[in-house]
Amino acid sequence: MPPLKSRIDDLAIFGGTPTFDSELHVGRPNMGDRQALLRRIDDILERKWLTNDGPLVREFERRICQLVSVKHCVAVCNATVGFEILTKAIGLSGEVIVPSFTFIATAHALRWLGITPVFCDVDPVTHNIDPAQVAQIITERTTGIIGVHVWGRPCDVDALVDLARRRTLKLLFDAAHAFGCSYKGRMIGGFGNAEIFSFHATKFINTFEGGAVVTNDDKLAARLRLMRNFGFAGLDTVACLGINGKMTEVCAAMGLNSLESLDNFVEANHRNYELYRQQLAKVPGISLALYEESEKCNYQYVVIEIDETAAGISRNIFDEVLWAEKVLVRRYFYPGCHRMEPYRTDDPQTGLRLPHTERLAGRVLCLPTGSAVSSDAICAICDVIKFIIKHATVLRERFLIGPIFRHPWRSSS
Ligand code: T4K
Repeated sequence: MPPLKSRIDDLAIFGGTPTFDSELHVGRPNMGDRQALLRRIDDILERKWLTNDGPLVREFERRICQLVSVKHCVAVCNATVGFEILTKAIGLSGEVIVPSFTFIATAHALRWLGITPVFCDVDPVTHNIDPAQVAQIITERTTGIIGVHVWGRPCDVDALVDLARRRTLKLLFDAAHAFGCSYKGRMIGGFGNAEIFSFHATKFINTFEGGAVVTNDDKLAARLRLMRNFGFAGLDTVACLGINGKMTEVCAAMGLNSLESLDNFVEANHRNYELYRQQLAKVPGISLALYEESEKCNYQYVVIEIDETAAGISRNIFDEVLWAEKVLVRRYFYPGCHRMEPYRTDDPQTGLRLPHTERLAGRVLCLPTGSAVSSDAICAICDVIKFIIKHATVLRERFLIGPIFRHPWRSSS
């Protein structure tokens, strides 16, 4: 680890030595027991059953059902395709209300199917969809609501369930971040008509690429299974429109491996979160998104908000300086779905009714965590953050002169 920075020119962005020799990522995959994975893959090759509802996929689905206390789990090739299948299976059409403060997949899955995502604002504290605004933007074309449990912190499920029931709307949850988390003591997975997990490589439980639709609705689950496999109900019988959304055996092998290390991964994430919390507690202008200790939580995202006035420096300068130090923080979910295409062109004014989303998108930064990030690394990251705040005024002035550093991955600001 290089010595603490003492002068502004020690920052890598001004030519100093980066804090880290190699890059630190948000979403570095957790690996689990490599030998156990290789044994499983060897078994797959021996069995010569590589995909199409294989034994490991079934075992993975059973384990998910047990872990989140839900009746049905339909494993899919990724959460986005899972969403598309679910959207068809449950019969959404017209308009569906979604938060704009989410990964673009939530909106794209709808739009891909010709459904209009109607963006809703979020609660500024929980970062989750605001049920009060949902109620205001329901029209006669609305068929459903999708809540996103952002960072694994549960939506206001009770309010959304109540609203959906009163207005006879379908209620789905994008639980891409929320596997292993609970709401009022009940595991996320069993709420609304169905929920979706993502097991993408960057999630704390991963299947390389993958996801799962979970539901307690028997009929819906049967339809999802058909639709995941082209609608095949038998060798020569196609019962409905379908697509290829199947999870492969190798992906399920990785998933089972991941699940065997679940407690270790959560423990590492929790430890990292606590260390960040302690290190950043008294830093002006920086607040950490907190998790409810009484709930189960996977702690897979460490999220800070930067208050530019109190910190004396913008989130974007923070971002640039940290990248130069090889800390590849992420501005999830900047700039908000409503400012991305095709939604921006559809309605350039949407932001006017999303003040919390707009503000949040300009303040949030996700920090590296997971089993690949050591305590020493976290302390070094926090030292850089403190250094930035301490030298905020000079740094801001230096940035006024012009852009200084651009990581090759970054194509736009
Ligand atoms: N809904 C929500 C709320 C979501 O957050 C997501 C996905 C979805 C739905 C859709 O789920 P899937 O259809 O993907 O199952 C990443 C992930 O690709 C995406 O899955 C995730 N959310 C989102 C929050 O983050 P990117 O474009 O930022 O990923 P990328 O490739 O930049 O990776 C992030 C960091 O992880 C990088 O610094 C590199 C590192 N990394 C990545 C991969 C893939 C590795 O070290 N190894 C790897 O194998 O979206």
